[in-house]
Amino acid sequence: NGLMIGKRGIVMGVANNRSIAWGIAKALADQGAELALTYQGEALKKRVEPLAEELGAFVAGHCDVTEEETLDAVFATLAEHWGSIDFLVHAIAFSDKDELTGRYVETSRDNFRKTMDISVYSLTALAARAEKLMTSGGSILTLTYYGAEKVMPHYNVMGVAKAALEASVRYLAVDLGGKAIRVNAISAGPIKTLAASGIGDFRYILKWNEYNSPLKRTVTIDEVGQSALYLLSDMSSAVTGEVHHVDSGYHTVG
Ligand code: 0WD
Repeated sequence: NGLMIGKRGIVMGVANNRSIAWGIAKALADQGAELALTYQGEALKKRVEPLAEELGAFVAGHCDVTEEETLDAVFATLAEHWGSIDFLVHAIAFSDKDELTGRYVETSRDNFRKTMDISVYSLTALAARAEKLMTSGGSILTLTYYGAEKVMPHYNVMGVAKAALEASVRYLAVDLGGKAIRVNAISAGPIKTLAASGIGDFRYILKWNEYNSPLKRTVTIDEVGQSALYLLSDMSSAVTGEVHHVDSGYHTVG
């Protein structure tokens, strides 16, 4: 215990207690990290506030990654509150659920843009701001999925977005490496969350992973949290630009 003592950082993407970001926040707090959480809109504020309190985290305010001014406001709050940060967790994605079913070829231009903006560009927008506050180096982590590497049923435009996200991780790792800021991704196996419930036939995907992964089971948000701890702590001080699979080994057989 105490791997994260003296480290401060922000976790973005907690929607409720099933969110992957919540699993990561819990693991970080358990190891002594000081945390800031954000919420997207008033509806989620009511859910995030009590969760933040549970971890002794402070709420850095509303952040919608499509609104630049809310990003600036959150980072101004962090600068004022702490002066510097050591880590950032990006667990944010969105696509119109009507296009997370059926054929990728039918993706609309509007939803393609929106999916890429919220699920891909946001990491870059956040990394640029985090760089200024990571004055003693740092670690940035995002969440991706195997649909970036192989075609997964119904994942469609989100798979294309995750491929771009994984490429962003590599470019950001190079840009920020000189400042001892590391950038990595966890490719998580399927987990039943709010975002996942928008994906067509998600129960089938869970079962498929359970039957076919080497460990013959799915993964939990707490297990993603434990792996995140490694990537966000000094345990992984020489690891950057990496996509680390936390998927019961599914990627070795799928
Ligand atoms: O099986 C899964 N659940 C997997 C999820 C497997 C592998 C990867 N992931 C990824 C997701 O693609 C996402 O990047 O993990 C990340 C976290 O997703 P989650 O924990 O599965 O889902 P959820 O609890 O719904 O959190 C995602 C949150 C949003 O929730 P809702 O469901 O309300 O859209 O992302 C946030 C929001 O809180 N979010 C935004 N935050 C700021 N600005 C925005 C936005 N515009 N849009 C969504």
